[in-house]
Amino acid sequence: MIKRALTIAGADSGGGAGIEADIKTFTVLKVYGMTAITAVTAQNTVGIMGVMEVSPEIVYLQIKAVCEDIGVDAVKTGMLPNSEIVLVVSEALREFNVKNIVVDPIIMSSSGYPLIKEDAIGMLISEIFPIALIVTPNIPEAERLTGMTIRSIKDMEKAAKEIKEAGSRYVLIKGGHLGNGNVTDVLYDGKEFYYFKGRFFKDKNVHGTGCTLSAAITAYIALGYNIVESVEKARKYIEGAIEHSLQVGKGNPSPNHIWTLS
Ligand code: PXL
Repeated sequence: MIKRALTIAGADSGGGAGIEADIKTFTVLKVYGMTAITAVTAQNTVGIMGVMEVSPEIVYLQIKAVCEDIGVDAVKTGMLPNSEIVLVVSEALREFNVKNIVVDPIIMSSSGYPLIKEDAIGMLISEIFPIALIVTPNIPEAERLTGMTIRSIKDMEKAAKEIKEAGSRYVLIKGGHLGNGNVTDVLYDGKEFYYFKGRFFKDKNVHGTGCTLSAAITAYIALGYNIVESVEKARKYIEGAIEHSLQVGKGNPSPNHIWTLS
């Protein structure tokens, strides 16, 4: 039977990030995609014009609806805009015994727009991280989560150790923001570090890469790959999506989610 992946995230009308990135990624990677939408953003490649947060009840009911009927092999969380939504997502994932939880701790859009309320960040750490299989912060997110300044691989290791304390099985810190010619992402399982090296495209400020990577990790986990394989394969997928990125609007390029098809 086809594997099933759920994304609990915000919608990006521009199609580069959020729910749209997730569904495209799930589809291209041959996984059946489902959504629980937490917020609707009016957005294009230039920036965000407005955000409507979905009611916590409807967020809860979307998760309940798909879990009770269809079932979920892996799930990712993206934009969780406020503490009420963080709480119901945590409750629903526990109530429906959802496994293979990938947490992308979205804090700000690449254009600098806050996507989670300040008072919900602590709750994300205390309620969602403990049930996560893997948490996938980029450098600014890891800095916000730990209060550290991250300038090197050693700093990334230190931050990964601290974030791991919140209780997730794995932490993946994405090194793109340190990028100078190549990127190193650091995965930590509580004992060992794994280093993933890739190309850095320095002139391409592609929007939605974090969402796309975490969606791809979720898809590969749903397909039955282990974490190290899933991260490795997802990084190959996002690297191609950045290399072949699309200048669809007047602002930042969007990932080419369907690059594998051409
Ligand atoms: O890339 C982070 C992100 C996640 N989710 C939504 C977004 C963005 C960035 O703009 O709009 C809905």
